Amino acid sequence: MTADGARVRALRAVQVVDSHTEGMPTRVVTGGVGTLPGATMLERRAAFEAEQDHLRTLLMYEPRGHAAMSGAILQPPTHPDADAAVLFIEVSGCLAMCGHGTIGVATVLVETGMIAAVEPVTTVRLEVPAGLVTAEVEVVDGRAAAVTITNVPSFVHATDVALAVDGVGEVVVDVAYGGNFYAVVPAERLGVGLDPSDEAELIRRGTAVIRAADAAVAPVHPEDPRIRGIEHVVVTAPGDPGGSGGDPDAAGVDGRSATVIHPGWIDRSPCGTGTSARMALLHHRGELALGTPYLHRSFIGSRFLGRLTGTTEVGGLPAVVPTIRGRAWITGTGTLLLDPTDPFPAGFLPALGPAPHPSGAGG
Ligand code: PYC
Repeated sequence: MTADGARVRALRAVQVVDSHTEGMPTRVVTGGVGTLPGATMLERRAAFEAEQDHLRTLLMYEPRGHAAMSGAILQPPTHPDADAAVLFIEVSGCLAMCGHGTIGVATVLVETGMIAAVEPVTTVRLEVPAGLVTAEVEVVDGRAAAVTITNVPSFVHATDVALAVDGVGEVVVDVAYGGNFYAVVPAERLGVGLDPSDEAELIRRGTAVIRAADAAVAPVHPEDPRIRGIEHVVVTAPGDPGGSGGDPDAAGVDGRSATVIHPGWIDRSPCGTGTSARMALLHHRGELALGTPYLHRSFIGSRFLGRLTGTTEVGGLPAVVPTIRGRAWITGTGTLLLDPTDPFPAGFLPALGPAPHPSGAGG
C-alpha cells in the first residue's frame, strides 16, 4: 500500500527526489538501493555496473525517465572527510563525476533536511568516483539559493588532434578532463549552430566526434586507469560581444556550448564537468586567468558561473582547480515501482530498444 492508499505489487520500490539544475534533471535516489559493495566509490561503481546496471536503465530510460535523464544514487561515504557519497548515473552509463548532479544533490540534501541547513552557507562534502568535491550551498530562509562546487582538479589531455569524423570529414579537437574526459570542438568546425533548433544535427555530428575521439585518443586518467574514455563532446562558441552576457557578476570571459552525450542527447545545463574541462583548456591557452569569472551558457540559455581558483598537478600534469556556481530546484518526490508483470523491467529507449533483462533472460 502506498502513502495515498493505492494497492501495488512491486518487485522493486525506489525512493527518489527529482530536481533540475539549470534545466538538467538530477533524479536523486534516496532509498531502495542499499549500500553497494566496495571500499571506494570507484569500486562501488564497478560493482553496480557489473550487477545492477538494469537499475540504472530502469531509473533513467523510458517510461520512468527519458533520453536526457540523469541521476545520483546516495550512499554512505567510505571516506572519513565526506558527508555523503554519490554514484552518478545517466543514460550513457555511470559517470566519474557530474557537476550539475552535484549541485542537484547538494540542493536536495539541504532542502530536505538530510543535511542540516546552516545560513548563510552550508558546506557539503561529497565523495564521488572521481574524488572528493565540496558544495557550498547559499541558504536563504532554509532554501538553497545557489550552489558553488569545487570540482576535482582538471587538466588538458591533448590539443589539436585531427580526427576523421563520419559524415563531417577531418575535424581538429582538443581533449581535456574535468571529472570526465571531454572532446572540445568549436561548433563552426562541425558546421552546426548551437540553438535548440540545431539539436538533431548537433547530436548527429557530436556523437560522430565522440566515436572518433574515443577511438583515436582513448584517454586514461594518469592516477587511476578506471577513469577512461570519451563519452561527451563540448561543442563551443564564443559568448556575446561584451564578454559578460549582460551579467554584472560575470564581467570576465564568457562562452556558449552544447555538451553532446553518448548515445545521443544534449545536456540542458552548461555541464559542470564540461565547463571545467573547457576552463582548463582556456587557461592552458592563456585565455582565462586564475580568478576570472567565466560565464558559460547552455544551448537552452541556462548559465553556470565558473572560476579557476588555483593550480595543482595530477599525475605530473599541470592542472587547475575549478569552481562552478549554479542553481537547482526540487521538482518532485516519490516512489518508483517495478511491477512483476512489467514487460520492460529495465526500461527502454526507442533509439536503443529494451534494456537487457535483469535476469539476463533477454528483452
Ligand atoms: O554537469 O558535469 C555535468 C554533466 C555531465 C553529464 C551531464 N552533465
